[in-house]
Amino acid sequence: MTIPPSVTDRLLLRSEVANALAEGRPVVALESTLISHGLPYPRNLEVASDSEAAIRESGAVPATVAIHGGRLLVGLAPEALEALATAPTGSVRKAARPSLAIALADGGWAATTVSATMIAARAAGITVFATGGIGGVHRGALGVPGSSTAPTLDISSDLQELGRTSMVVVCAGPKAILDVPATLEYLETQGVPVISVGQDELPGFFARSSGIPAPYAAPDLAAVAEVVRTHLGLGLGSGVLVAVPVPGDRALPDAVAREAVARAIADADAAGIGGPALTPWLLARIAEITDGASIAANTALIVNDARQAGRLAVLLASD
Ligand code: PSU
Ligand code: MN
Repeated sequence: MTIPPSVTDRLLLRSEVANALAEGRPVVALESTLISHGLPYPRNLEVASDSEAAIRESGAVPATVAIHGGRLLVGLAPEALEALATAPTGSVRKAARPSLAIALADGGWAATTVSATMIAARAAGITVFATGGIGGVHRGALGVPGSSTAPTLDISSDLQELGRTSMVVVCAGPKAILDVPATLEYLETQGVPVISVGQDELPGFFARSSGIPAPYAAPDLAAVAEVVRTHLGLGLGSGVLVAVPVPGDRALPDAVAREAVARAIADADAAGIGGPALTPWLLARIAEITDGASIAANTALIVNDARQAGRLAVLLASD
């Protein structure tokens, strides 16, 4: 038995993506866990196709990443996107760095999280990637203040991946279900610049503000491109995180978001939910609590991130 020496041997690039990369044209990677685990059908399929369309409108080529037949697919045909979006709940694995081999060995459909998507995109030669919100340090990961509850140490592999994979990830902030200050500290330790676009505060995922100042604020995408070009040019090995706020007309009011997140976390604790199931469970519970308003915000922010990532990829390719 020969063990493939690198991720590259497992890649299967859609021809449109391979051609764009060969010609140095802008490409934006998209992840697929938000399709299979983050949003219900049919919103998941709508958001996946709308994100691809937004990237095309920006002048770049979309490359949604997923796993099937033991391959990392980079760029999905519409039928593949639909298969992933309509697969019965529980039939699609969630593949992150630690579960990548398990998903590839299984042979079936698996969706890639931010960490696994970064691995595939980087190996394919893509430097720009759009998602909704990155995973991070879960609340309670470091223990609960004033309680004897043991720390869960639930820290997303997305954070270490950002520290070791040289590319730019565009999101709407760390997901609001997380311990956001601890997530920022972790990213700092990992050597990841975090840039908020157009506002001083770090975007709050469902809400425009997080109540936390961003480590660095850039006025516009041209300024972001300059920092990204410089950071990647230094060859430090880490990525860059860019955060753009959710569009105002679909954002959840700060107080509504805060209250829904607190209730969902209490419910998850009571139900004993943990591990990779926690993030999808919380997102679904918040959708119930907000009567679908969180889904409207989540879909709007994902498509907006894709559009901004497309524009950034065009700026980065234009010199
Ligand atoms: N953005 C969304 N919805 C999601 C995700 C991102 O708007 O569901 C996914 C991403 O794939 C991210 C994952 O990597 O959630 C984080 O999962 P965990 O906390 O288990 O690492
Ligand atoms: Mn986790």
